[in-house]
Amino acid sequence: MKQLSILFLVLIVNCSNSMKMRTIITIGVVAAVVLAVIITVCTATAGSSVSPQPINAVAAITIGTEKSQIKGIIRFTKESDGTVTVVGDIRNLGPNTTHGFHIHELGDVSDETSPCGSTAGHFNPYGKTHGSPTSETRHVGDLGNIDADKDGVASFTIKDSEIALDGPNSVIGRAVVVHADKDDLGLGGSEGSLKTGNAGGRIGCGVVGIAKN
Ligand SMILES: [Cu+2]
Ligand SMILES: [Zn+2]
Repeated sequence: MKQLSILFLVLIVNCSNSMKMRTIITIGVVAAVVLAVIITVCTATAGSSVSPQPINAVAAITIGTEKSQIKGIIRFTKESDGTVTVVGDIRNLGPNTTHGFHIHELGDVSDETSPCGSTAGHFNPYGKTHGSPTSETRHVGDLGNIDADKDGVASFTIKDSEIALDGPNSVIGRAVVVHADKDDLGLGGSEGSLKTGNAGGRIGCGVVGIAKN
């Protein structure tokens, strides 16, 4: 046994002088460092689950004008394919009417005389012109039109690939705005059409907030 140990030691000393052994040691050290980095990153990522990205958001349309008393709830759900599904029910609209429906830039409804007026223009982070939800050229906030039935209720489901619940296209903290008139989707042939879709006044709005996941 003693002889074996001596032979082993002699082997290690001899080998450590060789290039091959040095290479093996270097690879071992690099592998250990890489493993340590991976463990650190994984631990940090697991810790960040305390504040996950939102997958659900909600806006309550509670702010109207003196004339309009529109109310409603709009729910936003982030889908696994990256799109967002928008499901809404809005009541107290005119019977069989169509209304422009957008995300506006600000969730600021602080203007006492015109709360929806302080939400600024359509959410447009890329400086594009107004369009339809299916146009390549559109504001991120362009969600088209919603239709009310004979009872003045608009029930709708919109699947959109531009708006998001996180990142630069996130609508959280911005406003949903319902307009008095139909959005011409940028096809009206005028300057206003390419800016707002000539959808008229803002008859209702609400701020999009994070909902229970
Ligand atoms: Cu609008
Ligand atoms: Zn627009």
